[in-house]
Amino acid sequence: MTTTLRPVPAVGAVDPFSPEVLGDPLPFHAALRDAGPVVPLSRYDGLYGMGRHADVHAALVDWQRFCSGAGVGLSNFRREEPWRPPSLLLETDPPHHDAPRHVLAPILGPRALRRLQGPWFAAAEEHVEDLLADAGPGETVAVDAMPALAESFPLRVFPDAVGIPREGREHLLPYGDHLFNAFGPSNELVAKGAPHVAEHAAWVNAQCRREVLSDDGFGAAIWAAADRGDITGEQAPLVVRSLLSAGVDTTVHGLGAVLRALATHPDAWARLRHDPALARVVFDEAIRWESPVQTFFRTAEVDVPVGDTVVPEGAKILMFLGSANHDPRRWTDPDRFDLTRDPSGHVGFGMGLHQCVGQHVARLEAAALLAALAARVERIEVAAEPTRHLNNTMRAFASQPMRLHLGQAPS
Ligand code: OVM
Repeated sequence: MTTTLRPVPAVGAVDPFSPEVLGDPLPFHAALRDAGPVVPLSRYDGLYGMGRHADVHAALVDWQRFCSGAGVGLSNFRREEPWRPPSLLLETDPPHHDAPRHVLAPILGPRALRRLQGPWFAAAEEHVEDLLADAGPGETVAVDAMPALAESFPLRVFPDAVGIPREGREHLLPYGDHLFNAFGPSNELVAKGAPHVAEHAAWVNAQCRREVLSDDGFGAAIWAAADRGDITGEQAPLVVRSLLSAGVDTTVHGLGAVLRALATHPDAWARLRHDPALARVVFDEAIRWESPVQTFFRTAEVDVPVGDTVVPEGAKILMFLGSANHDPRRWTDPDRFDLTRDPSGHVGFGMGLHQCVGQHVARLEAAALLAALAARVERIEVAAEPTRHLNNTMRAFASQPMRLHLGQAPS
């Protein structure tokens, strides 16, 4: 008698969180997509991976079978103690998910953000003025775009909009870096952050109290929802915590992505300069192209057949958002940054009921910064190859040395 064993694709034995894959994920993603719609990832007990756009998209909208309540990291909250109290937005399913989401969505929605449009465009102009100092048309300014633009601009506007005090804001980026590492396995990246998490977390948690928050920010609006009874007084600080968790590092690396795209695609920069309304498409295509949030996990609520595999109840499935965003089954010439494509349908902000509630905030930050740069900078030149900052979840840059060539304002 002969038995046929399903061959485990070789890519399934690779550690997707190794420094090699984190540093250069595209070859791994291509092999994963080619191996099938869902692939066992044998480095981690009972883990599966999905890398094709159609399957990742379908799983993300299927919250009944691919749930978030057991955590969206490798750790299964039904078996292991989470490192912090679970997020009421990210790490929950309906019905618990719904009240916090319905409270937060309008606070961060396009209508509410109109109030910030003028101030943020002005802040971006000031930010770029400070950076370029007294350099004039025809001159060149050398910058590292990560600290000088991608990090400092969100840190200038976002914490004020939430309404937290100035003191201690240096905790925000390291807190986020650890949080995004902690969705992955407890590897070296997590170990490196572990000695300082408690301090960062204590500070972040303290900023979520109503007494600490200004009376006109996103934080106060969340507490006002608690006063109305839309969420409880126990939920309010955790909803504020979601802003401080998900709203900083993500936009930093989203801006890093769009600056990388524009520095390496001078034609795109020229088009944007002459039509600043393109900023939105430029940003979304950059989010697709770079996918700053690379991965999130789901947990199978029941046995789920996918292709000729059954993902067993209780299994974790790693959704490769960055891979879905580069799937040639969905995108023409996917590795190309291309302003003529329609990037909508990318899963860089996720998809379905957990899709990024802060995406309008991110787009406004990008639009403001790009408009301010476009008004002064004729050409962005890569001065040296960027360096990566490795994180278990985020595709991030540590540095991006650039030369900004100043011009006259575009006509
Ligand atoms: C949250 C949270 C944290 C990290 C990421 C995220 C991308 C949400 O605490 O709700 O969404």
